[in-house]
Amino acid sequence: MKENIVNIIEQAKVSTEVKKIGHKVLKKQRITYDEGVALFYEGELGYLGTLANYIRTNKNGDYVYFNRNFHIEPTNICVFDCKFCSYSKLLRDKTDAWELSEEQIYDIIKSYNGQSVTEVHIVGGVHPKMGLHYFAKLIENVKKIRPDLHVKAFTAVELEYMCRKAKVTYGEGLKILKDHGQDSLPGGGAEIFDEKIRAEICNDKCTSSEWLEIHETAHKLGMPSNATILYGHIEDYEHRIDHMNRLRKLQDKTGGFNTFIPLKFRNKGNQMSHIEESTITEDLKMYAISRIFLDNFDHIKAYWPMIGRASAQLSLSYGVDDLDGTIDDTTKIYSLAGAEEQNPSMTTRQLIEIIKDAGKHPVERDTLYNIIQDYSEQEELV
Ligand code: V47
Ligand code: SF4
Repeated sequence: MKENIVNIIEQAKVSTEVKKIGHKVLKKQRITYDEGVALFYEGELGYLGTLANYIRTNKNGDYVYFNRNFHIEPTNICVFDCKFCSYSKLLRDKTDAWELSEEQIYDIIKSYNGQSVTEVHIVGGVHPKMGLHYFAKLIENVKKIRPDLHVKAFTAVELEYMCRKAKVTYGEGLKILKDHGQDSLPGGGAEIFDEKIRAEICNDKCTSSEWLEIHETAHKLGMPSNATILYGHIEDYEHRIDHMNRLRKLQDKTGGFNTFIPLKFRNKGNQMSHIEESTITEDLKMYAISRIFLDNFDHIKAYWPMIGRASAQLSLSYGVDDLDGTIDDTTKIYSLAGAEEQNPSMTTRQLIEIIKDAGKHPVERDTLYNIIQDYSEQEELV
């Protein structure tokens, strides 16, 4: 395989600088900020895909991971005003706002009794009346109903607000949530770390350094997390690499990130609707360069409800090794923003089929990437 790639690099119609980066990748050397930026400006898609696929195969073979999960969104009421958000409502906004009661949330958990889901993903708007102690109790009760479920909950944005309101440090707040059963953090709220761009698209929520500090604190407490980027709006390529560079530095320090999830900006029903969405080539480039740049991240995830199952399947040849989960039609965040999948739900059988169709090996994982079942040889699907 390596010899083939050396030939591809040598014969590719790309600049000497991009060829040099290709050779660095083959030698497993880390690429610099400038080289990352050069890949965006000068890298040809097929070439980037080859490099990204080489790295993903070294790290994960042909495996494509997925899990059985569902989402709970306790509310879409939010004190913040992110310009890209199609989901949030102000407290005074009675139409289209929702607020699940505790009982409704427990009923959702109970509706999965007897089903082999392994993870619940709990995130929502930042509600002024749902605080740290409310959520700690909620998680404790969720765990009483389903002790086996991994609780991945609350973005750094929600956590910053909860800790500020409860007048506790991030360490104290996270310790309380951990003691009540929270296992890990999702990657949302990162958006773009560049302070100028961040101020333009989400001026009033947690800052970049607060986001990074909360994840660092969680990692130190033994709570792993994910990381995201919101791309394809007003940012430049330099901002994307700067964002990944900050994540790479933190990962060097803590090793606490499980996966990186590039989130494509969707333009329906928000204050940035005038901005055109990125093309599929741009999306695949983003996945490939993430895979090449983030050498200390084990996994790159394509969140299929956002980009649609066809693009997600294609991304598997551009460095992606994880397709998230079955989701089960339980998230509204993207359908409201114009995502491909209006009612996102895939059965395990469908997920396995699209992975096999792409020539890869489907593997069910838990949140921490322990293998639950390898479906690569299995004819009989669940
Ligand atoms: O932070 C909001 C994004 C994120 C739009 O950790 C939008 O496993 C595109 O982070 N267009 C929250 N994106 C969701 C999230 C996530 C999703 C799935 C899995 C995991 C994980 C994390 O959604 C927000 C924001 O970046 N978002 N509006 C939009 N119009
Ligand atoms: Fe609130 Fe999150 Fe929407 Fe921002 S993205 S307005 S924090 S729900």
